[in-house]
Amino acid sequence: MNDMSAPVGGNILNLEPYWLPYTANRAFKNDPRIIESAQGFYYRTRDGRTVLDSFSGLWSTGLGHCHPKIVKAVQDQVARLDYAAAFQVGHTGAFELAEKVTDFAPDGFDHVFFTNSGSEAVDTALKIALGWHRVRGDGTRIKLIGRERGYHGVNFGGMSVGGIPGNRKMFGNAMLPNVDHLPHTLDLEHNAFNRGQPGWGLHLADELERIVALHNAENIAAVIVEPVAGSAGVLVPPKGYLERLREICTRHGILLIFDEVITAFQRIGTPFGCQRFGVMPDIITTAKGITNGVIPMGAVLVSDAIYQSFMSGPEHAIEFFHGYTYSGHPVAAAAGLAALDSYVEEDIGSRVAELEPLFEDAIHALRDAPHVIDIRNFGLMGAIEMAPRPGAPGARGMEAHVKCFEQGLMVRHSMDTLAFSPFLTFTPELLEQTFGTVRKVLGTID
Ligand code: PXG
Repeated sequence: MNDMSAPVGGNILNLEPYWLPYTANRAFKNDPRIIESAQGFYYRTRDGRTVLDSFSGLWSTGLGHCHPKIVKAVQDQVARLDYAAAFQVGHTGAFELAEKVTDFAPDGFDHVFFTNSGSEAVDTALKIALGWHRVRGDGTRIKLIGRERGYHGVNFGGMSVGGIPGNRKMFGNAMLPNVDHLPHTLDLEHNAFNRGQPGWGLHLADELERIVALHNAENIAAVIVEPVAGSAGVLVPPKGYLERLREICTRHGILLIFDEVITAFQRIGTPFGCQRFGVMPDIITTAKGITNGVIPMGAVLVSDAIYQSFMSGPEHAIEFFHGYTYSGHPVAAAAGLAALDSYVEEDIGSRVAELEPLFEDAIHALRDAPHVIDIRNFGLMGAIEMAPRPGAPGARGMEAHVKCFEQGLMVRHSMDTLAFSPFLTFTPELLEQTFGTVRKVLGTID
C-alpha cells in the first residue's frame, strides 16, 4: 500500500474521521493522495513528491497556487478585520469588491450579491428570479428550466435544475417541483472530436420552445445553463445555441441565468464567459476564480433594473429575505480584490488567447490514444472521454487519475472522462508534459 498517511519521518495521519466530499472514501483511504503544500503550478504531497496540477485546483486557482499578491492581501486583512457582521452593518472590502466585480463584468451588471460558494450563488440566483417575477406582480412564474448534464451545485435548487444523474439519484423525492430540463448538446455521432463550438446541435435550443409551449410562458420564471458545461465533461454549446436560448427567453419574458462558476474570470479568455459568446444573460452566478479559489466566495450579478425592482416597499423593510453569515466576508473580499487586480495587471486575457490554440492542439493530439472516443475543448477547458470498460463504467477514469498522480500529474476524472483546466498562465512546455503523461498512462490501462 502506498501509505501517504505517514510522512517521511513524521506522525501518522488518522484518515478515518474525515468524510471526503465527492470522493470514493474507501478507495481513497486505502490509497490516499494527500497534499501538503502548493506553489505556482505544483502540489507537494505528504510523502514529499511534486505533482503538476493540470486542473487549477478544481477549476478554481487559475492564477497559480499561493499567488503572492493574494496571500499577502489575505494575511494583511485577517490581522486587520477578521470578521464583521454581514447584516445591518457593512465593511469597506465588500463594497470595494462589489464595485470591482461590476467593473470587470459586462456593461449592465451593476449589482452583486455575495455568497460563499457556487452552490449558494445558484440557489440565490433562483430565488432572485422567483422574487423578481413576484415583486413585479408576475407571481405565476414559478417554473425553472435547467438542462440535462448541467451542474449547478449541490443545494436543493441547484440540484433540482441540474441534470447530473448521480446527484439526483439519492434525492429524487426531495427535488424541487416545477422544474423541467432542456436536452444536453453532446452527441458523439455528430460532434465527436470537435474543436471549439460544434456546428451541429443548434436545433436543440428550439426544445425550449417546446417546453414553453407545454408549460406556458406565464408559468416559467427562468432558464439556467452553464455557457460551457464543465462538470459534465466540457460540453461546448453549438454555434448559435446560446443566442437562440437568449432570443426565446426574451420573447417569452423568461429570465436567462448563466452559471459562470467555471467560465468567469478568464477561463475562456474573456472576463466573463458571456462576453466570449456575445450573449448577455439577465443574471450571472459565479465563484471559484473570484478569489482564485483561495478563500471560499461566490457571487450573483444582476442588472440595475432587477435590483431596482426589489427596492420598493417601506424603506426600513428588508427587500430580499436572504443572506449568509459570511456574505462578503472580509478575508474573502480581500482575496477577491487582489485576484481581480491580478487578472488585469498580468494581462491574463492575452495570455489565455495565446495559450488556447496550443492547448487545443496538445489535447487533440491524443485522438489516437487508447480508449479515447472524444476530445472537446473551449477556452482553457478541455476533456478527453474514454470508452467505459465493459461492465465497469468509471473504472478507467479512476485508474487514469491514480496512475497520472503516481506519474506526478494531477488530473480530474469524472466517470471515464478526464477534464483539464490548465492554469491561465501555463506554459507550452507544461502543456506538452501534461498530455505526454496522459498519453503514457492511457497506454498502460486495459
Ligand atoms: N455551478 C457550476 C457551473 C459549477 O461548476 C457549482 C455551481 C457549485 O459550486 P460549489 O462552489 O458549491 O462547489 C459548480 C462547481 C469538476 C468540479 O470536477 C466542478 C465543480 C466543483 C468541483 C469539481 O468538474 N463545480
